[in-house]
Amino acid sequence: MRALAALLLMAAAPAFAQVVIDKPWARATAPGVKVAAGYMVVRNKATVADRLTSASSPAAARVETHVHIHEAGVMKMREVPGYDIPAGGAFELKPGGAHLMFMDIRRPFIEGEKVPVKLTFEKAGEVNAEFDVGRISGGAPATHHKH
Ligand SMILES: [Cu+2]
Repeated sequence: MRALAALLLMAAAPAFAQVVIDKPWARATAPGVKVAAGYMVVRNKATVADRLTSASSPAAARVETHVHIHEAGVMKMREVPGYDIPAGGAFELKPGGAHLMFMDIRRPFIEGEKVPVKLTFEKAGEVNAEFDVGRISGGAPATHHKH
């Protein structure tokens, strides 16, 4: 029985990689704008560090991982090769900081809609998340818990 239980557990989730996506949301876009930003908290429940290496979405031609940097008093965005998620810790993507950049979006992001995103982690593998489209400016939308 013990062996069977262990097998079932292994089938349900990789033993050493467990990543949870908290509060994924994206900004609504103005008509004609071809890029959108997405935010979330990535929680790593595993005892080993992980790394978000890429993201993709059917809503955009591609999804890049960006950070904001201050350069000579000007805030700029820069693409980075991914984000490190510490073991047992979290990495937060938020306005003014790290964000997913939806490039060449197929149509405007409209508040209240959802955008599916596939995140690829070095160890956890592929993790799917539904990004709530929030307001065009300001902070994160109110979270609605659904179980
Ligand atoms: Cu950006």
